[in-house]
Amino acid sequence: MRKPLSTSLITAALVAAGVLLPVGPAAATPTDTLATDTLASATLASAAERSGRYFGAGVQGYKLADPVYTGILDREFAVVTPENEMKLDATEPQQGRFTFGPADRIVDHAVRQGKRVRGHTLLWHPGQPSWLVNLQGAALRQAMLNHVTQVAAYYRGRVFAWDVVNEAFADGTSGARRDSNFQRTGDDWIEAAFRAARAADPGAKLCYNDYNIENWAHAKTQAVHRMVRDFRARGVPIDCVGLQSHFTANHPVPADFATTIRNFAALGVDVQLTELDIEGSGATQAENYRRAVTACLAVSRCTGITVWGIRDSDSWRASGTPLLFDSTGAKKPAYTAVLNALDGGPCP
Ligand code: 9MR
Repeated sequence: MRKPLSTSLITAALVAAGVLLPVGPAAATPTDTLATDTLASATLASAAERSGRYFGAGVQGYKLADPVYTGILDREFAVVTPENEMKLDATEPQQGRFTFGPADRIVDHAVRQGKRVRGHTLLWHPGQPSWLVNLQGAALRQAMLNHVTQVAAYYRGRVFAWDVVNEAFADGTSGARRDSNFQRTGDDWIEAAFRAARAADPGAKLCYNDYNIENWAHAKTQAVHRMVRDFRARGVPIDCVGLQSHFTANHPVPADFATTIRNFAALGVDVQLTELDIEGSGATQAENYRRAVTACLAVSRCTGITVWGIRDSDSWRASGTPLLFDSTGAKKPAYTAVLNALDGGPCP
């Protein structure tokens, strides 16, 4: 069952739309007789909230000075993921010297606006500062875990979920771990990172995040699924899996996307679409967004969706126009498709 919109929300929406004049709470309004569940939600966040889910966006701190950008962010999204500002090169540019200013700017903005923050990411193989690249063995392992501990502890209580480890599996058909300096410290580096994160912030949900794990048939998906199953069986603290969901014409929303989400959820973890963007335009793009959102809505433990940017011009691949707002900030057909899909979604 969908949650009906409250009369006050409907009244506010109708006032905003110029349909109703603002009136005091004692006055009777025509909304009392409306069939509430046929009304569309006003924003992505409120539409997702109706089924108990969140809708979020990847955010770049320096863009908060742009009023069009921040206006859309504040209006439409309930959760914020710093796109780059929490990465290792940003937060620990020199060993043991932590810089949280750029990330704090985003977190402070989110908190002021009543939004929640997803932390991205504690350990990722690219973008390592040179001091880290130059370490190996026990010294590297110790530095990695210290990083996880310090950053997770600093944001304790302000970040509700962390991508503890990002993109640790190889592409292709091997199903193997990706080679990296982290991996060369031993296969147990991922579980050690999750344990350190849990100890530093016991209240945060701890996620493994990756791309190209949306298609159930793919070897990489199966390999990540095996790791999560193993972690759950051995009590390694993992709460969620992030499916990045970067789609293109060559890497489309798979027909079995909901199956993948369901199979991860069956391991006892939440699933989130963490970096959703879909290249394309017009009705085709809108339909692909509808399919992606509908796959999440089909699984009760798919608890939220984050799009990786706000306007097309904000995207890491702007030429593919993969987002829900065009470069002027206008809503695209894909926006309407997502809003409608969320409004039609069942409660978890
Ligand atoms: O969108 C991010 C872009 O601004 C950065 O330049 C890039 C390198 O740090 O990272 C992009 O975000 C990536 C994310 O952190 C992990 N999954 C892939 C994303 C796109 O590259």
